Amino acid sequence: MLELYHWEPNGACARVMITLKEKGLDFASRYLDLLAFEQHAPEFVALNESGEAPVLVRDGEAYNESSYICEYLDEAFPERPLMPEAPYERWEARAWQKYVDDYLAASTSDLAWNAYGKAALEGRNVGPDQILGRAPTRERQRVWADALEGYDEARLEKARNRVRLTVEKMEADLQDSDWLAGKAFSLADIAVFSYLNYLPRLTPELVNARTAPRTMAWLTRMSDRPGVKAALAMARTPDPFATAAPGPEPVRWG
Ligand SMILES: N[C@@H](CCC(=O)N[C@@H](CS)C(=O)NCC(=O)O)C(=O)O
Repeated sequence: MLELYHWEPNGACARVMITLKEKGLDFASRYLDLLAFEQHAPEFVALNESGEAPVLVRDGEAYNESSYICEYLDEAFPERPLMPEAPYERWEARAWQKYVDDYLAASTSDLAWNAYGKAALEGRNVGPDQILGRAPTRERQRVWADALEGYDEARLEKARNRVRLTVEKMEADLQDSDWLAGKAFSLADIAVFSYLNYLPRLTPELVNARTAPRTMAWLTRMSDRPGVKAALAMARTPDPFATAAPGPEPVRWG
């Protein structure tokens, strides 16, 4: 039996939700309202000590980190494989996943929190002391403290610059293939989509049909996939890409 602790189908949660749907795997949904701080409840922290979603539970064993949950699912359930077979293409898929983990996730999360997250938290009747007092690790306390304070322009500009680099990288990779790693849809596409789908609205000057035609066509191809549609249909908010929680702390910026 598979259980998934998740929030809205965006960011890291979307990665695992799409992977499960694309592989046709049944799972019990355990919805966490991240803006009600259900991820800081002791029962959830017992599953993931950093208090971050998503977490997969299989037969009592808890798995965190979306990249590795997706790879685990692909290995444990080999039908409908989502990793390429050829070693070079497997490397490409992993390199994209690392790029998302190290750069795109943090940059997009910063832009999305700045645009939507703070506003979504208003009216929730939860104060900074309560949030910071319950965040389970020093890293998550720092991430939440920065998010509550709001990001300065230099940080947002770094995030936009990362979007610019991502679009250049995508336009190059999509030159002779419809998908990012090799010729077939893979975990690389799922990883990138789960963040990139925010960007036509957050950075329309960078992600649009004129400056990023292949990226926009790829976004349409992704959105048309039944697995992606099924995952996005699990949203409880009207638009999962118009809300956000803080994501991973930025690493190796600049
Ligand atoms: N490295 C983690 C990042 C997970 C992550 O960024 N989770 C966000 C939601 S997308 C979260 O739980 N934020 C709320 C919090 O940290 O309190 C992964 O990819 O699994």
